[in-house]
Amino acid sequence: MTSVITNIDPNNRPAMTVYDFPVGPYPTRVRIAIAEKQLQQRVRFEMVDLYKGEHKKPEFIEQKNYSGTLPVLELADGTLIAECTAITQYLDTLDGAPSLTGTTPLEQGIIHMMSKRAEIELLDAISVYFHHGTPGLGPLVELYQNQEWGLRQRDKALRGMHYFDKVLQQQPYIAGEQFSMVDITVIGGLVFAAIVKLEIPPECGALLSWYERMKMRDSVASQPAFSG
Ligand code: GTS
Repeated sequence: MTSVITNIDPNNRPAMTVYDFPVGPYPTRVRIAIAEKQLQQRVRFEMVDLYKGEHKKPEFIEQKNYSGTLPVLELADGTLIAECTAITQYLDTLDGAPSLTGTTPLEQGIIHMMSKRAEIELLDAISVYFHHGTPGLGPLVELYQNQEWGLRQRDKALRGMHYFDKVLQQQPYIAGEQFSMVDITVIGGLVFAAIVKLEIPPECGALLSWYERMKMRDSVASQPAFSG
């Protein structure tokens, strides 16, 4: 693991560490959340090289994340939080003023439902396609591949794009009237779609124009996934 960026908190508050792969779709979700919450000064990022399989090494699995995935958030006391949704929830509520995960029971319920849907129907489906229907991270890392399963998930992701297009024909953001964690999850899905060259169908006009708007947000535009 190689440390690439170190942000020291000017007030010397304990830093959090994010185990990161800067252009990765899932780490990008947490990076956007950090930028939305303006927490950059309290976080240092430590690169774990997925293409070298560093996330599957026993020391990473045993000491950082049993699931062998990124990102992982490590708190100053050594507590580890994996899973983008859990990390986002934690970061969003740190300042007592959540802006990404809802404030009322209804908002929270809708955001969690739609976030799960964005994972199942889009982002995770594309991830399965990447790992099974394409060379993925390469033969050193992809020890088992099932191409048929990968291709099915690709089709599922395309259906997911049509679903989110329909949602966006009715409202400006995926969970309703406000930007939320769910928009970030769908952005992650579309980052992954670009990596696997899965185009947003041209008839999905609402999804396409929402994505153009999302890419103009500072928190999104500033990410390495969008700077190349
Ligand atoms: N459910 C997890 C989450 O939400 O954090 C999924 C995390 C995930 O799949 N992360 C990818 C990973 O570690 C990172 S990236 O592909 O977006 O860069 N993949 C490596 C692997 O071998 O699955």
